[in-house]
Amino acid sequence: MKLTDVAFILIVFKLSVSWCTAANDCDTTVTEANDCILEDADFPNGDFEMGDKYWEQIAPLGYEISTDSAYTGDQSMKVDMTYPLRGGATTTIYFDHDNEPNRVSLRACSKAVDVSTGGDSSERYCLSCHTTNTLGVIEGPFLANFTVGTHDWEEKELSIKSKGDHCISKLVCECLVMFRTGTIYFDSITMKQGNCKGEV
Ligand SMILES: [Ca+2]
Repeated sequence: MKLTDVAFILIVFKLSVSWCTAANDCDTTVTEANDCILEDADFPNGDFEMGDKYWEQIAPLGYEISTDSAYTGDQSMKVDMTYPLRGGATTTIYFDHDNEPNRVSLRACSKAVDVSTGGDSSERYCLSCHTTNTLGVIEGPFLANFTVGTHDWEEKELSIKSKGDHCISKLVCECLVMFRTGTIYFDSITMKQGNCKGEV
């Protein structure tokens, strides 16, 4: 092997090491919440004041729009879990192509009446979402669990970040109850988003 060949290999190796280091630094930055500024984003009808517009039923028990109790405004989304099956509501957010985030924060408020407390890990009473990144890869589900039993309105936050340096093009949000019984209200679902790529 010629000396010039060795030099070329060393240069390529050096470039590879530099690239990996830069990528790792970028990933580390993305995981630092304080380095990422999230701004308020539109979440259509997250307060259910427009009834069920933009929302779909999660079969088989679904949901109803209720005026029994509300955290904001006059209405909320009520899930009456007569049977320990699956219920709630789902909506899908599509991000503008020129404004795709790689971090999203979702918040939701929920109130519970006699929600069963079984210990099966498949039971759910949560804000749930999964995302699709710009390569078409689905990530999640990401879950923020609410307290079971009986309680007044409580707020939970779901922090979502896309793996690597990819942005999020689509987010499916679910107010989900599964394999539990009781009465549950969801209200005031809000979203923030940010793009942390390149931040130091
Ligand atoms: Ca409301």
